Amino acid sequence: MTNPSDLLNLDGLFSETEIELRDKVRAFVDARIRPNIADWYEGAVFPVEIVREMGDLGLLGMHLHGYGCPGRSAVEYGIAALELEAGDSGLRTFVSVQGSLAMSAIHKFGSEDQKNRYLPGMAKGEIIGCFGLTEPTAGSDPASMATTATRGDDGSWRLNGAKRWIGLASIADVAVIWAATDDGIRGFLVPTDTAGFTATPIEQKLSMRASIQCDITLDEVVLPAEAVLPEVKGLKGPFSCLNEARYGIMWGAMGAARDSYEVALKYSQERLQFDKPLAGYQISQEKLVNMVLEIQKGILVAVQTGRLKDAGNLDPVQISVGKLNNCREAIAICREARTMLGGNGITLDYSPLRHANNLESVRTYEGTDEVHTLILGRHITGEQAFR
Ligand code: TGC
Repeated sequence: MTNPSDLLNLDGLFSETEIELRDKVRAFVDARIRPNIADWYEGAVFPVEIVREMGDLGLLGMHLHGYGCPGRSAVEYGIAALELEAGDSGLRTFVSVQGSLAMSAIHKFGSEDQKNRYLPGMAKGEIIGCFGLTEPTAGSDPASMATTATRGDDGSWRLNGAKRWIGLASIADVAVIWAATDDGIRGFLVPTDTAGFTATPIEQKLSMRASIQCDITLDEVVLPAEAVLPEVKGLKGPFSCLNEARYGIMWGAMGAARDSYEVALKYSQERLQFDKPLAGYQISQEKLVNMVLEIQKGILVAVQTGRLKDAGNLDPVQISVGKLNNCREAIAICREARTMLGGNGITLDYSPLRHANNLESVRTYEGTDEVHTLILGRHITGEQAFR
């Protein structure tokens, strides 16, 4: 019988190796995330002990090659992101920040020394990284960043400024910090025990509770000359890393959506109202059908984007198609799924509202819906409307 969660048999688009990886990550999510996520979410706990386990599974920097990284394909990375986010966006976010942002920055723009020093340990989960681009007054417009790095006569660097919404910063060993220099924006590797570096978790979040986001202050942080990432100058540095994270998000969002749909489907088949299952009512069926159509379309978008990426033919504008569409549809699906659970849907016994709340962050970070709309608007009209 055709799988009710995969009407078009999209699994048929995946190789045996890809399906094997999917099953492995799905089993990990079932064993380690699902039984604990309600407590982690309610208690605002990021389970640090899971980091090494993710390293052992080959989930960290998984699409990077060499330097102890797993060297999997972009599609495989996407499949893993989807399965992880079916568990919780916070756990997928960890993998994105570590692999797509911090490790990618070092892998793309670091010196051989920097790559050898950090990447093998980061792939194993022994070293945690974070990525500091956003600032209290520079979110969608990182070009307006106020953090500076000035060079001394001896070649050392002095960093001053603040970063905000930085995932993992308070537990990270190394921070990739982007700062304005006389020579344009540059990236720096800052060991987090450097004097003047402080990371403070942001509390009372209504979203992404099983995850850590921080304020960072950089107060006269002095770094040696070799702390700079030598291979890039300008915003294309951080933007190239954002491409990697945005790509993973388009897959991940569909994981949260699929999980919500499956919960709503099961609940509607079991819950009796007016003497028959909710699933037997026309409005319920319409909701479920609309959800599954958008999930199937969203996964198709992700697979096509992944195949383009693996072939080396991906234009960043194509990532905006998936990031915008899949986040927008996923949050609508999770909210609709919640409506099918009635009052029970507002507790942590069921995942859809937790997923929807998480997706408020996911649709905001790595380029808001509005930013991706304007990236696509600029592409199709030739007119930029940011400013
Ligand atoms: P624009 O003039 O368009 O471009 C400046 C330079 O960057 C290059 N570029 C890209 N390169 C690679 N990939 C991309 N996607 C690129 N987009 C732009 C561009 O070619 C140019 O290079 P060059 O050599 O000519 O200088 O820049 P703009 O300032 O006009 O861009 C406007 C806009 C809105 C598209 C851009 O600012 C943008 O994408 N804003 C959103 C920023 C964002 O996504 N921020 C989220 C950061 S996440 C974070 O800091 C926390 S990490 C998450 C966590 O820790 O949990």
